[in-house]
Formats: sequence, C-alpha cells, structure tokens
Amino acid sequence: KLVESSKRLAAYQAVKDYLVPTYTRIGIGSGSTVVYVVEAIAALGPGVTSGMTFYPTGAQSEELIEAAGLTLQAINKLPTGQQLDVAFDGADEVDDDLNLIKGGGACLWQEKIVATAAKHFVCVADFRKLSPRLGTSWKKGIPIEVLPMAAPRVLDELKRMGSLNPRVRPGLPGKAGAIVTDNGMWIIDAPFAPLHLPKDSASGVQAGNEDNGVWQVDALADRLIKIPGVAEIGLFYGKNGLEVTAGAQKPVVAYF
Ligand code: DER
Repeated sequence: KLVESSKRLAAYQAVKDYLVPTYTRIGIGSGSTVVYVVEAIAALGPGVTSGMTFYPTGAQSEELIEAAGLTLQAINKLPTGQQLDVAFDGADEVDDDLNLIKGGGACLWQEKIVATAAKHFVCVADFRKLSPRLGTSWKKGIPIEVLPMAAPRVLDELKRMGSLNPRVRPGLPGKAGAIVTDNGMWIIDAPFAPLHLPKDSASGVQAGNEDNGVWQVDALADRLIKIPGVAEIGLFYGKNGLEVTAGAQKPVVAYF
C-alpha cells in the first residue's frame, strides 16, 4: 500500500540520516509510523544497538522498544542536565515551517517531554501529513491533554477563542466514556481555522484575533497552554523548528 511504503521509506531514511552509531540515548515516539523507525533501528543489529538506550513516550512506545529487544529506560531516569542524542516521532500534520500537530494517538504529553529532552527531534511522516498550514488537512482539531474535572471549562474557553466544536475525545468500542491517556487525563480535540504563520501576517492577515477566530501558530499555542486545566497541547511549533516550552530552538527535520 502506498501509505505504508511511504511511512517505511521515510522511517528508514530518517534512521539512516539521523541515527549516528555512536549515539547512546534515543527517544521513541508513538503511532504507526514510528513502528517502522524501531524496525529500521533493530535491523542495524545488536552490534550497533546494544550500546543504546531507548526512551518511550507511552505504553505503545514501551511495547515497541521491548518487542524489538532494545534496551528500555524511562525518561525520568535521564540524569538532569543530560539530553537524548535524538528523538524520533510521528505527526498528524506538518506545515511549511515544520510546525506540527501531534496527539492523534493521545500520547502528546510524554511525546513533548521526550522531544524537548533531545538534541535533535526527527519527525517522520508520510506524504499525507504535509500541509501548507496546520488545520488544512488534519480536521479533527488540535489535541489538548486536560485534567478531566476541568474539561467543561476548557471547552467553554476554546469556544470563546473561536474553536469550531471542540469536544472530549470519546472512548473506542469497549471503553464507555472518554479516552484516558497513559497519564490518567482526557484529550480534548479543538478544531480551529487553518493556523497562520508569522510570514502570513506580513500580508496584513489578522491573526491571533479573538474576534475572527483566526490564529497564528505561536499566538494560539501561547494562549492554549495557559488555560487552567490544560496539561499539554499537541502543537509542536517554532520558527523553522521545534520551539518548545524550554524555549530552545531545536531542528525539526521532517521526513516524508
Ligand atoms: O499522537 C501522535 O502525535 C503520533 O505521533 C501520531 O499522531 C502519529 O501517528 P501515525 O504515525 O500513526 O500517523
């Protein structure tokens, strides 16, 4: 299938280009594309991987690492002041400036913690994910991890900010009620009109204006993270890279 082969190609190329054999600490994301990243890493053989430790971003990621026979370590065991050499993860949508929507797999909180712990963050995505502006193809909304008891008030604030029909992500068949994340939280998916980039505002487009509900990526991210009850947001954004809450510019290298 075209999509699967695109995911696989992107994953193998990303590992080839970005997994340096002398690296010792590697972050592994969540989702279906990262499955191929782990497959590509395992294919390097124990001669390369036995000296490496792999840090997961949730239950599925943990399982992937263990099933591949790779050394697993929790991110809280990374000594303070230390960084991962590289982290690989997928995305739901990538815009022209390599800003990302993440969280389709409800793992965004640990994903952002691991991504921001890495010197290099490599986003691996098939061709479907590349989009001119966030929200153009990914219509489900920006995933936001929230404290369940705060959900109603977060929904109200999102509506005030111009989100079009934000909602708590429902459980899958066999799970009555909301999806519960690996951290015991809920996910709210908040659709917005396509997010503008700083370069768009040069064209005089109103952005970050509550009246018209049209937002610029960084302005929206800065507002969302401050809503009481919000734990983390599925916007990995920055000027030409992953500008994270730590404020450090990190290269987001997207492979399609
Ligand atoms: O939840 C996430 O951010 C994941 O990385 C995910 O959205 C990517 O999923 P996919 O690789 O299955 O498309």
